[in-house]
Amino acid sequence: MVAAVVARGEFEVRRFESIDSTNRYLLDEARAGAPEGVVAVADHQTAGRGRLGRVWEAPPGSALLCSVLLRPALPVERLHLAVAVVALAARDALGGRPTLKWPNDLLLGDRKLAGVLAEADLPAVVVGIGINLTWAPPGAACVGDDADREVVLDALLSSLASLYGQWPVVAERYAAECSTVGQRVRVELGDETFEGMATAVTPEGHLVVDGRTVTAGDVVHLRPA
Ligand code: BT5
Repeated sequence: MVAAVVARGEFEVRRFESIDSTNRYLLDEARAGAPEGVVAVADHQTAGRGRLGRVWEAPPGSALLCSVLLRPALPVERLHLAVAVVALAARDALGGRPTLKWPNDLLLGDRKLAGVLAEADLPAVVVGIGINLTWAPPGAACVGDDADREVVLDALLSSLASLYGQWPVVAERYAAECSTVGQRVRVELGDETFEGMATAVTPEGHLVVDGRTVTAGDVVHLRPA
């Protein structure tokens, strides 16, 4: 059940005390014809999800857990820009403190602060983000005890509204601000793992490692040998 609906600029924010997954909810809404700009925010998720069937954990009230329904009119090969625009908006909302790790993380130092998950049922794309505010699992980071979820949400939506649809700007900013570029990385694909130097992010938002373009996969930043 939706707890409250508030219009915030171009977004309609639907709030939940508890839900299985804000991404799941918006994908269902998208299939039922909901328009672009619906946002779901939850205090708690009982089945918060990451990529590839992984679990996203956050105790009630400890995180910003939200998803936004987009209909971005991007060709499939540029869909990563939908992840990039939300990651950039989150970075802006946090005063530029976190760095962007390809493909979908925000880091503080070398610890994960937030993760972005895009799920498409084209032409709809639901992009969710979990930002650790006052709690983080072992080895991860959180913003800190004074983090105010409403302030972060407002700032995120306002940055998103100004960047959304400006795809060349999004691509350029993401490439310039992605901290994976310039690092030695291990790339983990479904059936193959390799190491190399990440040298660029393409205008589609893909990572170039030793001249090879990686469109999806997990990346580990390696320390200099
Ligand atoms: C992600 O997946 O990082 C995407 C996470 C997206 C979560 C949001 S919350 C709102 C919306 N609704 C949802 O159901 N999901 C989205 P991935 O790159 O696959 O990373 C998942 C991995 O991160 C897990 O396997 C854990 O190792 C780790 N992890 C889980 N919870 C974490 C947390 N709170 N902080 C840092 N790492 C976490």
